[in-house]
Amino acid sequence: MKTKILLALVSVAAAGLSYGQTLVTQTLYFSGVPDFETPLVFSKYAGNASDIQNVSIDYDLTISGGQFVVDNDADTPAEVAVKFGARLDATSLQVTMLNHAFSAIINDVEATNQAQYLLTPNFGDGLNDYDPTPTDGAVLVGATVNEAGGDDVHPLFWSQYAGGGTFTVNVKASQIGSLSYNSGVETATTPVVANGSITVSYLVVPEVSSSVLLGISALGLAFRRRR
Ligand SMILES: [Ca+2]
Ligand SMILES: [Ca+2]
Ligand SMILES: [Ca+2]
Repeated sequence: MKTKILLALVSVAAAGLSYGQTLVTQTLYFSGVPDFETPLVFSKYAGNASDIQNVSIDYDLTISGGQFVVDNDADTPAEVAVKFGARLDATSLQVTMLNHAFSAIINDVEATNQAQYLLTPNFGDGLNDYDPTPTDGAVLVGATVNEAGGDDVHPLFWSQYAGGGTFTVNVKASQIGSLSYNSGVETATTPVVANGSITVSYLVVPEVSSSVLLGISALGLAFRRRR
């Protein structure tokens, strides 16, 4: 019996949870070539809102592929900064996804490729050919870039995540492509692919445990009164 209790405590400690706490985690995935929108349907916590000790939301956005061509067709040199990739936003009409500072947890998350080029005046090509050949042109080939993060939901909104049923998170992925300076510079973009996930986690003390604890403290009171 003593061994069993010790083992239980050890496993709880290993998971980083206090005794009686359970972490309920759901991860849903999205993928595509932006711009796209995907609804992700999560389950609410099936128990009571009073069981909840924390709600956290994490995101992961990975871009891959794509390219951005710059081609200076002007008679003067051009120094350009190229940025391209994808932006992630996620909102829900059923639950509030705001952190302790009342900021949106998933808002304008950007995974981008960036580079700067000093392009010489036009050389060896004309208009509308988007020629990446140096030294008046360049191409930024998209690398695999990951942006991940997350935050805790403000306790004011935890009850929205309880009571069973589902809620929908609308994922919106947008293509980003920008150039700092484009006077006389032609650009051509091949879009990135965006993959990612959203994870919703509930840290809870299920009602059974809390009622057992209440029972124990009630017994303790009764015992004290008798003395
Ligand atoms: Ca050119
Ligand atoms: Ca050229
Ligand atoms: Ca050209």
